[in-house]
Amino acid sequence: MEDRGVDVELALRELSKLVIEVPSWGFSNSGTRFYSFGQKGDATDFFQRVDDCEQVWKYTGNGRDICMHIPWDECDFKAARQYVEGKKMAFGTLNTNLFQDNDFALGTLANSERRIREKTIAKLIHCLDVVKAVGAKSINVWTIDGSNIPGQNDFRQRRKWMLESLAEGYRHIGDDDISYNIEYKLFEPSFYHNEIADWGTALYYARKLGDKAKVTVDLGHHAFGTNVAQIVSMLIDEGKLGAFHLNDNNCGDDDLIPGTINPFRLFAIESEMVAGLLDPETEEVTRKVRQGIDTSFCIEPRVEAMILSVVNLQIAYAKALLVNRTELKKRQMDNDVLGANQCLMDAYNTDVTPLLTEWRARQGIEGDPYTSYISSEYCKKRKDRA
Ligand code: PSV
Ligand code: MN
Repeated sequence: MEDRGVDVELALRELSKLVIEVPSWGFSNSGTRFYSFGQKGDATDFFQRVDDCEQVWKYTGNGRDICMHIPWDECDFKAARQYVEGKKMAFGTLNTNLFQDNDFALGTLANSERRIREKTIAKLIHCLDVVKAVGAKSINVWTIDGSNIPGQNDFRQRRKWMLESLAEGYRHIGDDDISYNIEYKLFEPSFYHNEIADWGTALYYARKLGDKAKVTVDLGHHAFGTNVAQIVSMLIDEGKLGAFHLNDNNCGDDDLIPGTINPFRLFAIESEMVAGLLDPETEEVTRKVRQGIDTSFCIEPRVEAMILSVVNLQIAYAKALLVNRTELKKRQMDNDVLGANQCLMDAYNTDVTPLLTEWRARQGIEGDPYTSYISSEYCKKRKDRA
């Protein structure tokens, strides 16, 4: 590795700085739109989800930060904070579903009824209060607003309502250092138009709202063929990349284990993150980006699948750190089309298992994370958990 002009110690140091946020909802009964297949030992409350998350951290060396989901993790927030901090873990980004009752069939923050917009804003403000109560540093706002039928909505009017409502939430941050991340999604649950359908629209709202507003990039929320790495590079340059929702997809928003379908895409995205970190002009904004996982394991064993999600991300990140940036730049400037590609592929094709084994050993973690977990007592006992 040294021979290729790559600084392995830098890679090891950067791996230690990588923060991966783990979604609480990945440990519970989650499923498809048609049915949820329960599994023995599924976490039934936030505290059990924290226990599961701790295992991911224990065996991979990442995943110390758990993402709460409101309403799914409604609980005694003071006790939740004590529990998480007692384990030396931390709160990652708080995620929201603002729509879970019948009032919201036709929209939430951009609903044509003022009463329903206000009801949603109250939910958003509650979520921000939870962020403050548990000591988290960011919130992720995703809305279901949109339409199914042409003519159903007035795009311009809905955009104004959306902006007004988002601004109400934004004001509630006050002086706190909280990142207000807007998540876009091309389709679903609306199929004709989604109010915040793409990164450009999310960036529009983030710019209108202010410095603390940023964009969340969920890998499953684009049209096929979209170059997500390019979007990431643009948002980094604009100082507006707030967070990732990392997963993988084959058909739509499949929420599969990151890197199982398209490991190269994950590498290309992480390569843009590393490029952002190595550029003094973008280093600070890139460091603040929350690398969150957003998966839903329908049939995969939950903790095991989350461990593999973290490991795949570590692999992609390690490979991205091994790109010889000086040589890549030179070949790009020389218009050496294939040479530049080979430079990137050289890193992508590197077996980073020894590097990650070394990195974990330095933290006192021995063995392959997945294998160690499945032979652990916790894994065996979890199946009998009430
Ligand atoms: C929507 O598909 C999404 O990606 C949002 O991030 C939600 O918070 C999450 O899934 C869980 O519903
Ligand atoms: Mn998401």
